[in-house]
Amino acid sequence: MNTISVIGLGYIGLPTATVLASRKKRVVGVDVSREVVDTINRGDIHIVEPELDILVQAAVGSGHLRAVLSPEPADVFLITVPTPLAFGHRPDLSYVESAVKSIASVLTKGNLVILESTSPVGTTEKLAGWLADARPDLSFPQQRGEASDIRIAYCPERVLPGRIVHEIVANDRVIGGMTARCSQAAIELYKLFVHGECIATDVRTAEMCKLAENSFRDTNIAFANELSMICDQQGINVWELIKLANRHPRVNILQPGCGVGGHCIAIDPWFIVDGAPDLAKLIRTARNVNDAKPDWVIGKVRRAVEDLVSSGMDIKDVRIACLGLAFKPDIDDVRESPALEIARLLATRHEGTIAVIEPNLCLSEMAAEQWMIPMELDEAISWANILVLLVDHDEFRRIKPVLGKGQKLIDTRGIWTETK
Ligand code: SAJ
Repeated sequence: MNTISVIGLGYIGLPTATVLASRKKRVVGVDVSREVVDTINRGDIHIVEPELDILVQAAVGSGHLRAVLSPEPADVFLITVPTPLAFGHRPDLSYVESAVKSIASVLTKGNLVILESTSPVGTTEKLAGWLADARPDLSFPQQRGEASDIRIAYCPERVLPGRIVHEIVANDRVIGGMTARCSQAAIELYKLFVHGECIATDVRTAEMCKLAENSFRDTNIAFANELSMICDQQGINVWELIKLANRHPRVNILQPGCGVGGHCIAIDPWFIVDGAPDLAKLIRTARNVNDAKPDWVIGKVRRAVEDLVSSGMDIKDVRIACLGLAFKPDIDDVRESPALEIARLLATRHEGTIAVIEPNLCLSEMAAEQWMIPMELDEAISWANILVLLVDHDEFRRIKPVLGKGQKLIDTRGIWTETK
């Protein structure tokens, strides 16, 4: 296992390639984007993730990591490409398929192929089928079992954005080999850098394990979000309620918010729904509850605007400040961000001015979107008639603003709301 090829140099592929390079392996990263390849070969990074820049610089500088546009022969191929949602919440496996087809011509006897991308159950078997079709001269586990020329495994990534460099080493890994020998070979690879336990299982269990983890979280967040809407209607402070309920030794309710964002939790449960549409009732409902939360927040803002208008203000003079745009606290990632969606929709619907405050993004980047009027936190607090707190960033947590007469607060994270 001296040469390792990582296909797809995004949020998972680049950190994985880098950590393998730091273990003195020869790592060839492959990406279809010339810009990504050039950036990495300069020792820079194209994503934002704490500590990763220094590691990439060192890995490229030492000659252990290099990026290329198309696959070269290697001992191990790790596939870490996106698996987005297509129309109708269906999994889009086109990136996996083209990554698999791109390595087929350079595969040689003894190679290990690992899929890390979050995938619907059955994808690794499909992958094996695509490779077998492309390379009839080689044998694969589905035909020859333990005696196959190529070993194939599924091993999902489980790292938390913002903590990837730490978690990629520390977390346990679930390793689903197509045969016991495939699992063993994959474990050998992960043992090069994983300090957590590497646990072997079959491919379908490993695929479902990743989907189940994120669906578990989504379902639990949906419970908190549903509770927050019920409590709002019934005049109960949901944050206080959750604190009290969580004093029960077997209750641990998560935190409500303005919706569920990011590129994992808002997507992966649909893969389970797609595979078992008649059975996955709770998982589908949880997705719908979380997806509906931004609209509920917008409804609250609309009612606050109406209150101000009925007390004599001209609607064009109603100033709204949206605090936070990222999909979760203390990161600059706005992918699938409900906070960004809310701010954008308010900006198109509201006749007055909308300002945005996002301490983790630079103002010039924010101004790239025409509707955005960036503002500093202090200024926004005194400027706005309605403050909509969307993300519980540290900068917001650290203060407790005293609102002026007539100023309204919609606190979707419960950090500025008084509790008893
Ligand atoms: N959220 C809430 N309330 C909570 C917790 C989270 O509203 O109590 C929201 C966040 O604000 C955010 C969304 O959920 O919008 C997702 O954030 P997250 O921190 O729960 O998860 P991700 O998407 O950053 O990372 C998840 C992780 N999965 C689990 O915790 C089960 C991570 O370990 C996975 O590796 C990652 O998905 C992935 O790549 O699949």
